[in-house]
Amino acid sequence: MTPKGVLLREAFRSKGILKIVGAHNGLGAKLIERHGFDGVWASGLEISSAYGLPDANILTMTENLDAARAINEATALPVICDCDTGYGNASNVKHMVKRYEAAGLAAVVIEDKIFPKVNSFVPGRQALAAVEEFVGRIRAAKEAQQEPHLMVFARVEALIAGWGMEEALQRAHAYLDAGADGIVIHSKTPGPEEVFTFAKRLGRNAPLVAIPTTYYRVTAAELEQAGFKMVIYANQGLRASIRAVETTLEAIQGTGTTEGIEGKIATLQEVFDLQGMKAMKEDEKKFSGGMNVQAVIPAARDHQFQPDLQELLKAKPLCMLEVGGKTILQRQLDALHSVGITDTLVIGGHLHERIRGEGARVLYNPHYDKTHCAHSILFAGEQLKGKTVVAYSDILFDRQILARLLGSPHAVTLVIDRAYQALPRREKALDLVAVEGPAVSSGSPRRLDLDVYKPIRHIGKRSLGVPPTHEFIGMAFLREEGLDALKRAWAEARVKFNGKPFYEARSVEEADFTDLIRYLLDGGFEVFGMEIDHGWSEIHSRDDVERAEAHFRRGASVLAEKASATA
Ligand code: SPV
Ligand code: MG
Repeated sequence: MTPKGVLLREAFRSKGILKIVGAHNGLGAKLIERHGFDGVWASGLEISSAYGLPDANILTMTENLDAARAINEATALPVICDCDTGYGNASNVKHMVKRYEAAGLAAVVIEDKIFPKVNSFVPGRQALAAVEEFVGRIRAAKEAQQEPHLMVFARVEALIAGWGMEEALQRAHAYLDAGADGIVIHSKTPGPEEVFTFAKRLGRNAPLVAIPTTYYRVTAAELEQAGFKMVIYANQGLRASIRAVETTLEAIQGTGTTEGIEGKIATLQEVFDLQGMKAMKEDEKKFSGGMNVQAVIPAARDHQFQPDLQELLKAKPLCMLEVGGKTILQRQLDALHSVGITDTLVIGGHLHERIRGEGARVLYNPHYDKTHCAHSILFAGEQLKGKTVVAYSDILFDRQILARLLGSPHAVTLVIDRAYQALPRREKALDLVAVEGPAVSSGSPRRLDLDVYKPIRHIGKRSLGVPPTHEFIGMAFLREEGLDALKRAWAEARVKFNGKPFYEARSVEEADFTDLIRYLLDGGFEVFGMEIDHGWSEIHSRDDVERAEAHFRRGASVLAEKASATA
């Protein structure tokens, strides 16, 4: 990486006047970079203000350096550091330069006042150091740096202290002769004439820098014309943020709500963007060591097979149906998030534009009306990789089921419920499963068979050829090898069964997930069932919706009871 001092030196050589802006933290630096400035000024005034302290050498060198380092690490721009007087005499300056250089900062600026200094705009003491003593500080600085890159600027405060133009010029010459890489000339007049005169009369080749805080009408172009190579907008960002925060606070105090200001303040998304959250997420995926799990939720069907829900589903897909004040999809996402699965992909078809859920990506399957669940899941193609949870979009489930499922060591694990036998007969055919071993009914006595995964022998909606033992709930967990096998099976089946029925489906395109699992089983691939007993519901009828509503109402009243009992 090119050292920042080299970048700054190159910028001085190759560009017109450099425009830099004051900051006190990484966030400020990022905003400055985003707006195309050439560098960041690690401002003493800003850093002191950020601590709520006077700009008067109250903060130590280390505290200023820490702030400068945070600024530097947040931006690719060179950072020019306000180092006040250098924190003492030549010995302090030597130590300071070593530390700032080691932190990778591009430049330091030291001013010819006596420690402790006070901000140049504060009336009263603005005591100047003797020229010879300050020359010593500059020589010490240049001697202390290990590499040639770091730029050391001398800041002339003679105009601020009221010592006049001749004094200012004489000092600037002395400091350049002592090895300073450039001069910052500070002035507190309302117009730029004073600094223009200084620039004209100095007549040296070194970079000249202005800080137009009081003579703010001057333009960068005019300063450039006058011979300046850098302009520092030292504190406008700080002053803007004070005003913005105050306006917001007043509004909150005055109205008792944040509603009125919501549209005027940065969104959380903007905050995350500035933080670099996106890159961090990508890193998490890249370095997860296979711990990452994604979820795919097929939600493309128009569910015409649910006549008594049709009215409710005219304007939205089933996954957007609200139960207990939340959509089914959001309930699924909440459960997924609660076990750490945040990479969620919903395959939409019918009314896909209505699908919304926290953090969920929606992928549109345009063939949704001619294809079924298997197609929708595999439609995600390359986007499906690594460990994957498949969850049908029409089920509600206890997150404990999901948490347990992720513990399965098998390549393909389906969640299977043994309680299905107690269900009333329904019009829709259930996805049934027969596992190896004797069937155990839901009402059986105690059995210690937690985390036992049972090999699935048969799966389908109609005749299994053997008595079914469980119902597949519409949730599966595929490890990498399971997902690969499923993808291979799908590619193979589409060729082999082209134009022909595929198990219980009229065609391979209309295959259900269960048909594809059957193909895997027939190919000798081992698929396991993780047994549960209740803890989930599909939402296929008004009765299902009402039952779910009652469940969430009950849950809420239990919580309320608990809260009042502990209150
Ligand atoms: C600073 O930003 O701390 C400066 C510039 O030194 S000024 O406050 O304008 O003096
Ligand atoms: Mg300062």
